[in-house]
Amino acid sequence: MISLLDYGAGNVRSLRNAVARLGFALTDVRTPADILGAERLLFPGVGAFGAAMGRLRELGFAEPLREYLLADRPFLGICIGLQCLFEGSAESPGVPGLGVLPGQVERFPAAALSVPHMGWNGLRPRRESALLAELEAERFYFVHSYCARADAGTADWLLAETDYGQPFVAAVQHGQVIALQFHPEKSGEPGIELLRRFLAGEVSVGTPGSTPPPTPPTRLAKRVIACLDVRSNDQGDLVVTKGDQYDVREQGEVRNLGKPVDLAARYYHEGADEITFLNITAFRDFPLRDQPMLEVLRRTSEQVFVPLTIGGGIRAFTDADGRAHSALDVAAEYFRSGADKISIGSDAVYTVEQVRARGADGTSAIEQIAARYGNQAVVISIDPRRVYVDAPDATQRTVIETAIPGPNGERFCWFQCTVSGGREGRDVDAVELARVCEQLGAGEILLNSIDRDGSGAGFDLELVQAVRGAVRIPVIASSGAGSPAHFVEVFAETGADAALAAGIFHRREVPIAAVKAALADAGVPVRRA
Ligand code: 1PR
Repeated sequence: MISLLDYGAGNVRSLRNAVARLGFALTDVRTPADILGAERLLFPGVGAFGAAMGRLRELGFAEPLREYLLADRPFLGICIGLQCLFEGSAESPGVPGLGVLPGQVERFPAAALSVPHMGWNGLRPRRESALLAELEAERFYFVHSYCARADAGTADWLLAETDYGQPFVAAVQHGQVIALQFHPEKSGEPGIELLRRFLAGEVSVGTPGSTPPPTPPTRLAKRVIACLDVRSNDQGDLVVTKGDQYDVREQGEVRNLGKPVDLAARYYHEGADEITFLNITAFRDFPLRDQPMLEVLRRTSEQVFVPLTIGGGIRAFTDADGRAHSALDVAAEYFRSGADKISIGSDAVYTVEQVRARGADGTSAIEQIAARYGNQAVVISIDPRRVYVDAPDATQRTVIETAIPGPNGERFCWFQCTVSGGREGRDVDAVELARVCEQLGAGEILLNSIDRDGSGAGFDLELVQAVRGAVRIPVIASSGAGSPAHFVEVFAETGADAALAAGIFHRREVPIAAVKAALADAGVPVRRA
């Protein structure tokens, strides 16, 4: 019997699903006594350090947990579940951790690297262990802005390090107590295998000092993301569709490229590093009415063990009965259904307009969701379109000099943000939008291009460069992929952290494996498909 310590802070559905897939029964910790009574304890920390420790103390779990750990009972901590073992964290100054390990968790330094450290990175094992044996060549999914550093205090515990700028602690083990900075439940089949070993008690470990041969520094992989634009067709079926410059109809009918759950499962098996669902007509419907979409997420998370993002309709709204729902309510429902991140489109544009007029006041969806679920859970989906101008000072918006002249030979343009699926342009540019949303707490930018969408002409490199240069959070380049070479190009020419495509994958024109092979050949680090 496996006990799960879920204090209600985010998506632990994937972990539950992974344990179920492995054939183990799971029970929830409800009282402090349940901790000491556990045979094997899973602690998936989600959210901020302070919130996690605060919740553990409120529930009376902190002391029994410490006792359980000091008694060397079987334990697997994940992400914040590792960080809580330390004495404290720069994320929440003054909040004591469990103090099983000495020292403080620190923030990744301000440097050239994107923060959060988000995506697939390798491990450098520091001891022989049954847990990591023969998984050395694999990458695992990390998402965090804070990390612990190996020092004399962790010497007896250190199991593996990972490099991001400098090395940080990726895994610790002391007897039967194990903690991982990465998410095995989001790390595909190698992650599931690692989880199986813990659940089956296959955790023997070498003595500290039994260091395996040195390995080169690990590298964060560039991510390849499959995107599924989902909506109901005219017959009322939920389908994956695909537009050309956001027009998803062909001869009057909504294009139907398949069923959402089936396609997501296919992309998981083909090696997609993440899956994104965009509910593209949610701007006009009440999103919580859209039960089929929630069902899609639930069913997908039973079989897809890489990160899932869902976008569309994340905003406050009043339903037909006059009842008000906050954006946080909508997001919470998506997280409960299996989403790891939510993506905000139209509402982010309105928020930036309001911040410009009145300043930030903590009430926006971005601020509220980031405060509750962490920055990494909030993606901003930008739907920009090029607007050409004759001169850089023709508008107050951020203008670039472009190598792709406009219809009248214009050499300058700006990237106008749109709302409602590209139907309405607003007086906000993509660079300002990204910058302000980052300040409000967004953790990632999904950068579409209406001009390139469905064109197969390659990503809009100038757009990606402009936005990439304006923020430190990860940027996903989207729209226009037509061949593996376009992925190589976008990573070579811009600092994009990930690249997303839809049409070429749906129409089976280019397999994900071919994209990864081209990237690997070009020396771009990728997770193997
Ligand atoms: O405004 O918060 O309700 O969110 C709506 C979401 O739906 C936004 O993320 C917006 O991008 C998306 N959306 C709305 N209408 C459309 C449409 O196509 N008519 N799809 C739409 C956006 C763009 C990409 C696409 C890439 C790659 N689709 O996600 O997948 O362009 O395509 P390609 O590789 O085939 O070129 P809100």
